[in-house]
Amino acid sequence: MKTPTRLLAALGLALGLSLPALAQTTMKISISVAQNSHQGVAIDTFAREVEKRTGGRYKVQGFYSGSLGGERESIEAVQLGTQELTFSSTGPVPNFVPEARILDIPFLFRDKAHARAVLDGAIGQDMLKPFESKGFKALAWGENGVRHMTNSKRAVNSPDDLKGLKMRTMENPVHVAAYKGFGIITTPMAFPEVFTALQQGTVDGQENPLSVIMAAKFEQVQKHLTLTGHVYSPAIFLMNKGAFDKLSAADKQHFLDAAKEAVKANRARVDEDDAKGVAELRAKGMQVVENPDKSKFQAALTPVYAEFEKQFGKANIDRIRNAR
Ligand code: EAX
Repeated sequence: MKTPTRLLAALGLALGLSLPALAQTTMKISISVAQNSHQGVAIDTFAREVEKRTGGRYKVQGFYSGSLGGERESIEAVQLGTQELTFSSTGPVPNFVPEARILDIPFLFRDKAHARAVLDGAIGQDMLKPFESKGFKALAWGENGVRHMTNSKRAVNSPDDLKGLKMRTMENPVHVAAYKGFGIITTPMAFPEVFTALQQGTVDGQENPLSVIMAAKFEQVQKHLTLTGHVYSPAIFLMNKGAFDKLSAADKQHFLDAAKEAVKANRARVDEDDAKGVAELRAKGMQVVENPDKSKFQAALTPVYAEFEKQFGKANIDRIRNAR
């Protein structure tokens, strides 16, 4: 009876091994930009790490280029639970979690290193908490990048050149207020509509990090780029709170660790894009103003800044500005 025993044992082993496969859960995650981008790298790394760390019990399926909707719609879907996860810029986030607005203030951060230190430090980690009462588990801050201006009309050398330009903005109240301060005619719009709007001339310009400009091929519909670096654009890994709460304690940690790994890959790609972006976009025909006088752009926002200080509290803004 040796053989049947062995067979049974083998069968049992086979069944045992297939059990986790049966218990596999697939979750959805989305981005509004193309897969070949700093955001694609983020969610693909996240998916790989989740699968690896949970021994394949959890799979994360990526949806790219706004195929599940723009960022606002995706965040809404995560809040409702019709989709488990999204990786989004903070563009539409203030409409869900107003506490996050302060991060979208122009010229708040000196550079990416400053922003990353704040987001990874006590201030940033505290700011993940208010998401919980709104139906989200915010797994980690990621990065969209430092935003620059593009348009089809003229070279922008100083803030005066922005006056009267019709520009698409994110659906973000802080950005809209600030860009009005530049004299821009602001047109908030979801990202998946931007390429066509630029192509058809519904708007003259838009502003985004080099990573996004390249991933979206905006050089095909925009002649001028100015490295205004007017605002740092954070991104965030959001998960439906119910879906997160259902995970075991160990799996919760796996998801958090996966997000951390993903953010590393995401930031590395942003750095890579920033390093090669200007040369690449020039080669594709864009005219680039590389070193505009940033202090002039900053000065143009003085009245708006007074308004922000009232709204957010000067001490709160300074706490971020002066963080080392
Ligand atoms: O998250 O809407 C935007 O301009 C964002 O920067 C873009 O979708 C990437």
